[in-house]
Amino acid sequence: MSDFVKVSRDGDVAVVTIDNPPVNALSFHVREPLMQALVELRDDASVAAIVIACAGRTFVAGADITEFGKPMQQPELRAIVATLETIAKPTVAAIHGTALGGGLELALGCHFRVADAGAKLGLPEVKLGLLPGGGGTVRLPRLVGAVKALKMIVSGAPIGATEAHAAGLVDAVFEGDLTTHAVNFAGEIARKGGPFTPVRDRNDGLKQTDLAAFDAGAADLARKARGLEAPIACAQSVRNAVTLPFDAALAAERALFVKLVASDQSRAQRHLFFAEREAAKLPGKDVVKRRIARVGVIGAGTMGGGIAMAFANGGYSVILLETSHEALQRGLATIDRNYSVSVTRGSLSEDAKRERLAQFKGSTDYADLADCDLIVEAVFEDMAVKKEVFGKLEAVAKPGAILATNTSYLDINEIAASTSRPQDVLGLHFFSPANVMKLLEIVRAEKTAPDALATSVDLARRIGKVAVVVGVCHGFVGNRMLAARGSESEALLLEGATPSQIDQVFTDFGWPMGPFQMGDLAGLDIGWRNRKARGQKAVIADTLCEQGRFGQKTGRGFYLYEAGARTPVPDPEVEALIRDKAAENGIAPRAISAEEIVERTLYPLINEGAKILEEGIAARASDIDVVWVNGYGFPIGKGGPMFWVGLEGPARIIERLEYWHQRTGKDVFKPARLLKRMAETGSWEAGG
Ligand code: T1G
Repeated sequence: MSDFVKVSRDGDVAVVTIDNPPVNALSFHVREPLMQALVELRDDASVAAIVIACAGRTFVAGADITEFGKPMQQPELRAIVATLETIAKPTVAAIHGTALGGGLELALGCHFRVADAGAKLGLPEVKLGLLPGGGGTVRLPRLVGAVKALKMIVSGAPIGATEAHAAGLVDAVFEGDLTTHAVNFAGEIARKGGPFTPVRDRNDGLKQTDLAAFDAGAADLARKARGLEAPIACAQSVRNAVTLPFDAALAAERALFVKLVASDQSRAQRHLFFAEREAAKLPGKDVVKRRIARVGVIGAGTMGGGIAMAFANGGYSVILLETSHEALQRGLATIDRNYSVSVTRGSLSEDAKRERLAQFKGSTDYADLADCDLIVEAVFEDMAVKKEVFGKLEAVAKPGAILATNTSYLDINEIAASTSRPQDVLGLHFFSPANVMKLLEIVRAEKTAPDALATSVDLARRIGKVAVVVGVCHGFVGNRMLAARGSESEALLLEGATPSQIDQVFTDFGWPMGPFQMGDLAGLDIGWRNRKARGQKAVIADTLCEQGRFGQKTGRGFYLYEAGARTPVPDPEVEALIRDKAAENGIAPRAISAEEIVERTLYPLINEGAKILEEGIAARASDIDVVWVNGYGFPIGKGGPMFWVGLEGPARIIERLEYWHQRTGKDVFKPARLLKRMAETGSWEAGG
């Protein structure tokens, strides 16, 4: 056979084993020998049943994503599945690890599926801007019903073996040696005799479909799609499975797949898939990571509490330190409340909550941190306070402990230099709420040791974060670019735009919310304090803060918020204030187009990204995309700011930046060298 597909016999049961590390993707070099093996075994009378299994840590995790966008080599997956369905003898997929995308579709081509108790099964194509293209939208509903299939396919979230068994997706769940169980299962079925019904001919799951309920569910999902094409296509294709004959539904699925695979949105989301994995790769050779078992968090406020929860959720025991007993109790009570909310929502069981809380130990004594392998400081954002904390840490932290700061802006080299062990110091910049937001900016200071960095990147994955390593500068990657994006917001308001007009441009672009709504959510006082610390001014935002308008937390900011509500209501008072400030500054209001708003907010954002690349603060343009998509809600369908340059057109961006630079003289508009080179070469990478 081939190195990637091996056939063995166990009596009259043939076992086809796919072996294509690391995740048994269905690359061409797997598909070809697989097809050959299935045809031979189909026609081999000595074979009573066929088991398809995989070597390594997982069943097939999908089609080979690297092959998309290139001419597809035959045989394709759907041809292999169609061949599988011509096999009269029983075929059994033995699923361990993950059966995802094309992997689950291959298994759906079999008469039966058996799974290891720890297995996960799903069709995550929507996360790549696609829909299942190997018959998944047509076969899955036939087993689990249209409504469950819709939920699985539009969310892309995998389900566990037990749930899959209950739903009729797998026929048996085993512990222990799965292949042996599968061979026995197949042998028994063969001995019982057929006929064996391929999934394509099984309509049991479809019979009771309530189309009205289905359409209501699909409409709700469509509302949440925020301009993404794939979720809509997924829902349409599952509906076809209910309303159309099998082959017609399959052909319709194909047509949707071909359209999506060529779309900018899917290209963007595939870019992000690989970008997240690249971001976790550190240059240079692998280093031995430090052992992390016990974590200390200093500060039990909003950030400290969230960070502590992130580590407890990752299975680490956490010491939460505060300056006073009252502050500590307040912090622990907030953590308890947050877990209760998850229990109420059903995303956490009472038992799990108890287990998580048992991992916390509160303290007001620095000495209790002496045994910690990692200590994260999350105290007030002030350099003197940070240095004082690191001074105390020095006295208690054990050799080899990593000392991390959660600062969002401050100079970590300066904090490190205030200690005698700068090699152990780095930034772990979490995003609020830290127990929810996926992004973790890991800030490498000048003297940070490679093993401290590698340990932190590994740790991020263990607590379910997407890590990006960045260098030290004011605001690192995310906040520095955020400042550039916001640099013109006030000017746009003074010149005639309104907060809701600007926010609408952002939500139309695909953001969950615009800058003014985001400011009100985060609290306008944070930016105010930061500007005051830096001697900077923002005419309108400062005035709002002086009036106690800090946003949602005070019920009014750039918008008004009914008591306890989060819906922003435009406030005539704010618009009048803006008009007054404009008049005071001799600015006559004018009509401002959505295009101009994009040019004066997103183009400076990109330009700053290019400068960050030039300075080596970020190692790759794709790292910047990972930061913005996972930390700032940049629309995934646009791939991140640096990828979006390719969609928007670098030449146009430069031409408009130069226009605004000319008009305003502001540096944020002066096109960066690397952006110009990107326009010439079409790539951010050195050498184009
Ligand atoms: N194709 C190509 N490479 C893949 C791959 C895939 N499907 N999945 C993973 N890799 C690479 C990945 O880039 C990394 O490479 C290495 O494998 C380890 O991955 C027709 C249209 C399975 C849960 O969306 O979700 O089927 O960085 O670091 O954390 O309908 O990988 O080492 O060079 O992520 O243990 C649908 C994608 C495809 C699942 C394992 N399938 N994979 O996670 O390892 S579309 C998916 C994952 C499709 C059909 C359609 C995860 C994983 P490198 P890793 P992990």
